[in-house]
Amino acid sequence: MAKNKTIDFQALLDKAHSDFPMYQALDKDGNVVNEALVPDLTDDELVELMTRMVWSRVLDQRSTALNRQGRLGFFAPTAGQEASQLASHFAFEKEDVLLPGYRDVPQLIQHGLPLTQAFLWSRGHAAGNYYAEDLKALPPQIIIGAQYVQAAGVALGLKMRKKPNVVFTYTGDGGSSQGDFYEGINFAGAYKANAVFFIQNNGFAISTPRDKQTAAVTLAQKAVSAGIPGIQVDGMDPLAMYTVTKMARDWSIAGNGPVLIEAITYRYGAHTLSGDDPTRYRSKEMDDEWVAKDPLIRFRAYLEAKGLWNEEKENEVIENTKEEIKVAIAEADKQPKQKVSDFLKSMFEVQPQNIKEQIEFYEAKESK
Ligand SMILES: Cc1ncc(C[n+]2csc(CCOP(=O)(O)OP(=O)(O)O)c2C)c(N)n1
Ligand SMILES: [Mg+2]
Repeated sequence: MAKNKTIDFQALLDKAHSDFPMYQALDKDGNVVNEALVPDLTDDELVELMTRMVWSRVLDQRSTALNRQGRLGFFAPTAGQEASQLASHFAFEKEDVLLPGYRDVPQLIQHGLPLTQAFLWSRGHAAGNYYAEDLKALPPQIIIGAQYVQAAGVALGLKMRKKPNVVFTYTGDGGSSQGDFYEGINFAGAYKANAVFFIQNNGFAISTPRDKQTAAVTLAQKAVSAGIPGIQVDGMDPLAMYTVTKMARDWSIAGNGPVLIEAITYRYGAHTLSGDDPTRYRSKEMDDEWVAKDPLIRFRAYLEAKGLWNEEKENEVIENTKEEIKVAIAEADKQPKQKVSDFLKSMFEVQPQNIKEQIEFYEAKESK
C-alpha cells in the first residue's frame, strides 16, 4: 500500500462516468434544442424519413395482428424505436452493409429486403434467407451480440478492399453485456475498421432491467475499453439519431475506425410475441412516461410547424402501408411449404458430409 492516500478511486470512477452526455436535437414536443445537430436534409428527405417511421409503426401493428391470427411466426415488436431504427438507417448508403438483430427487420426491409421475404423469415422459412446479390445485409441474428463479431470481420473486409462504405450493426442493452459485443468493438477498433455499432438501449433485456446488467452508468462508455469513440444519443429523436449516425459514418469512412452509438429508447410492446408479458416487469407509469417522448409525436410536430406534414398525408401513408402488407402476406402464403431438405440445403454452399447424409435421409422420406 502507498504510504499516502494518493489514489482516489472514486474520483477515477466519477471521471469515467461523467463524459457521456446524451445528444438531442428535438425535445419531446418537437422544438429544436440544439441547432448544431439539425441535419441539412431537404424537405423531401424529411418527409421520406417521417414516411418510413410511420410505415414502421403500421408494420408493427399489422405484424402483431397477423401473429395473433396465426399468420406470422416470430415477431419482435418495434413501436417506440422508430427514430433509433429508421433515422439511423437513413444515414447509410445502399452499399453499406447491415447486420441486424432480430428486432431490426424494419431497417432490413428499408435496406432492400422484400417484405414478403421478411414475412417468410418470420415463419422460419428458408426462402426468407435467400438474399439478392445486391442486398448488402445478412439475415437477422438471434444470438444476442453475435452480429458484432461478424460486423468486425465485414468491416475489416471493407477496409482492406478500400471500399468507401461501412458495416452497421445493432444490438440491445442486453447484447452489450455479452462477450461478443466487446470482442467485436475491440477487433474493429484495433484494425480501425469501417464500422458503426449501435446499442439500442430500451432499459431491459427481456425482463432484466438495465441496472442489473452492468455497473456502467452509460453503455456508450464501453467504447473506451476498445479505444474508439462512444456517444449517447436520444433514441426517440430522429434528427439527433440521423446527424450523429451520419457523422459517425463519415468519421469511419475517413479511416478513423469504428464508432459506438448508444440510443436511449423504449419499446412499448412485449419483448417478442412468444409469451412475454411486460406488465410483470414494467409499470404503466413507466410506459406513459416514454409514450410522451414518442418519436412520431415529436417529428410530426416539427414537420407540421414547417408545413411539411398533416393528418391527410399521414393517413395516406398508413393506408398505403396496410395495402403493401396485404399484398406481401398474400405473396408469402403462395410460397410452397418448406421441406426439411430445403432447409438443410440452405445452410452451406458446400455441404459437409453429415448434412449431405441428412439431406439424403429427408429427401427419401419426403418422396414417399
Ligand atoms: C447468446 C444469447 N443468450 C441469450 C439469448 C436469449 N435472449 C434473446 S433476446 C434476449 C434479451 C436481449 O435484450 P437486449 O439486448 O436488451 O435487446 P432487446 O430485446 O431489449 O431489444 C435474450 C437474453 C439469446 N438469444 N442469445
Ligand atoms: Mg433491451
